Amino acid sequence: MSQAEGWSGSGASGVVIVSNRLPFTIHRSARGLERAPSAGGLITALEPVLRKRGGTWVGWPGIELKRDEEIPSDGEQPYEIQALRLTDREITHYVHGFSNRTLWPLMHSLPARARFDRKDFDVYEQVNQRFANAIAMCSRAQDLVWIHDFHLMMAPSQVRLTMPDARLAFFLHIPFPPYDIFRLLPWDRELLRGMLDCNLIGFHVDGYAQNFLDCVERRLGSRVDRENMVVEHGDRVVQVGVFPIGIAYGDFERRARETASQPETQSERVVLGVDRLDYTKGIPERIRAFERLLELHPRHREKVVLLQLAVPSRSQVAEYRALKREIDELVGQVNGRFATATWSPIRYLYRSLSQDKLAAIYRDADIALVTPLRDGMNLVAKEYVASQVLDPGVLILSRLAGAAETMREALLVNPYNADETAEALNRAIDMEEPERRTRMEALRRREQRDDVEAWVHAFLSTAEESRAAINPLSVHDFEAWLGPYLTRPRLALFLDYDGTLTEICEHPAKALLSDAMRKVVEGCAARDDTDVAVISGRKLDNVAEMVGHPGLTYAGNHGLEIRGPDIEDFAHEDLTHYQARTAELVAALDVAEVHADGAWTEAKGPTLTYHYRGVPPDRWPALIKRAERIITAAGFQARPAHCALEARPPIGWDKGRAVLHVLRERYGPSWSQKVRVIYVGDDQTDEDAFRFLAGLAMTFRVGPADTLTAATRRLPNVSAVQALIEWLAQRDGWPLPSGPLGPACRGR
Ligand code: ADQ
Repeated sequence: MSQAEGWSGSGASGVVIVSNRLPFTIHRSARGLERAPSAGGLITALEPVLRKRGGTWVGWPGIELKRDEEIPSDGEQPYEIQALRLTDREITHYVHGFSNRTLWPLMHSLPARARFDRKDFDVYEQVNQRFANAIAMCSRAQDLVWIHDFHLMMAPSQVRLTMPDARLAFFLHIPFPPYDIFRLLPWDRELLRGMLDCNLIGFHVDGYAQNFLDCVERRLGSRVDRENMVVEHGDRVVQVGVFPIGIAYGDFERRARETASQPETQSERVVLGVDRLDYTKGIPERIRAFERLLELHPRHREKVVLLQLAVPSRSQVAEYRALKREIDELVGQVNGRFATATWSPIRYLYRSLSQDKLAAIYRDADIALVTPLRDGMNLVAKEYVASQVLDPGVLILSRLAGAAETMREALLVNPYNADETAEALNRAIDMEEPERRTRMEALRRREQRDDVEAWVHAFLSTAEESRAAINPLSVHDFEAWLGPYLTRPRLALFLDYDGTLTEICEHPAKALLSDAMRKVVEGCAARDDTDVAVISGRKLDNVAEMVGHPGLTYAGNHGLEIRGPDIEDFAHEDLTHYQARTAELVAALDVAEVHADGAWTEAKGPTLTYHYRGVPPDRWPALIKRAERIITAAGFQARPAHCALEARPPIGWDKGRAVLHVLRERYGPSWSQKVRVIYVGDDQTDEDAFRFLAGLAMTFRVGPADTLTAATRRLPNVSAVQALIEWLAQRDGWPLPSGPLGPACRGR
């Protein structure tokens, strides 16, 4: 038995499927609440899988349920259901708002239709959190949690917070658009980070995976290995994979063999369209292409019909109602223009059909016209092929559907090009049986082999077996990132101290510079084209003493005091004033019992750090809240740091401004023409510098990827910093001062 087959509800490890919609939708009727199968490709693909393997499905039943309403049970369902109740407000903003009005059009590269609304996003985030809570409640540590689709892109990171070792996988059923489109979203980085907390992220086709990797690299600064499709996300490595979805081929084929013909398809040659009623499916464009066929090739009049089936979808969204009206009118116009006493060119059914009926209609259709403007995959094309058990028909398929990547034997068209589609129709109508059979047999063989079971197997095997690893950070990475940037005669290298040059220690006094790190920093400082500055929240004298190299520039207290070669000693004018007030703050914190159980205060002149690393974590929130209140009441700003709160004077001075001061003092007002700047730091106070230096420097954020960063790139840990500094020290063939090399370029 393969490992993937081991995923079952009854075994030791199971699968928890999570999607916005449950496989059934609840309707209110005179008889009370009733279940009906949900529409859409995701459900059609996954339901048979869970039915066969068992497990749990977490999702929303499709309506707002009253408090006392229970979901009707279905005795035959061989898997567990964890139903999430959504409120009216959540349905409005999370489902109809952010999912359907923002993400759906944007991900389908139709940005003009997308609406960006902060409130929608906030509720989306909250509902994703609710899904994460439900997942935590119903899954066991050994389960694979498989989250589906664009409704739940933030849920993985929220699950990861409560279940750090959970096995999380994500599959996106719709396209992932190019960087230029995705970055239009004001919360693009939040969604990317949400997905990256998975172990495995799957897409239908390679192009979507590459777009995702592009966005991750360019928007989050994460290191990406395209060859092995892995992403370094802080201290974790995430596998990205391509898994083109299939259908329950055998089921469709059997239904097509067993079901009698439907009246809809009995006389003329039938061109079939089957879709959820959605603007991405290109239904109006298809009707126009069919009209064009009748214009260009009048011989087909009275001999061919377009049978368009549309399953109602998202009818709460105004745009979908408008689309329905547009289609109704278009059908009326074309029929009005060409109909005769005995023939109407378009037959249009707006309703859901049973799978049996659908299979028979597919089987009897001469041509399937599947022309979405953009589609993640498109199951209709595959269902049509599986149902061709009699005289083989012809599949006309949009090049812009994911399915076109593999279904090469179809006649491929651009759905926006009515003439091209009309000519493809003309060719399909006239196509001889041998050509139809050759094309259809090739299509059928592939879909039979790559059916939905094979898809699930491939995905779960990868999720089970993948031990994603990324090549260690190497000189090639640094060359690629910095080679094109280092084009000025000088380099100014700014380095934070704690967490950047040394590991974070329980007590600041223990954070000593390693010999290897000292060596590479000295190597940089020894170059006549490189100036090194160390910029820290520590007191100036203290950081200078910890580094112990007289030739460097030092900035202490987040840049309030600066000393270094070729610049005048600097102390911010408010320093003395706040020095006195810090003493009062220390006293206030002392009184307030925020020092219990190992928390302590480090007074640093005009600033102060409240350290709570030694306190049991369950007490942190209360202590932080109390300390924040006292710090703010004393007229300081409270800023989070690593297991600490920084109290800083509210004087509009931070590490970013300090860097600019050093650059101006040392190299003059036109410094940017003489010098390139690199800044490396690991915490929130360094974010000030990253933001301030955006566009003016290459910036690196060190450490886990648990927060957003304004830095250009991320480095996973202190040894990666060492590797970077070593590369800088040795660039263009310079030697390190003397002695053996440090453990540089080993990466993680
Ligand atoms: P959808 O956008 O829902 O799926 P699609 O793949 O075409 O699109 O699936 C539609 C499903 O609805 C098919 O299974 C079809 O049989 C069914 N259907 C359509 N009209 C019907 C009708 N009148 N009566 C009954 N059933 C009907 C999303 C992505 C796709 C991706 C799938 C799966 O948008 O690109 O292929 O998920 O990953």
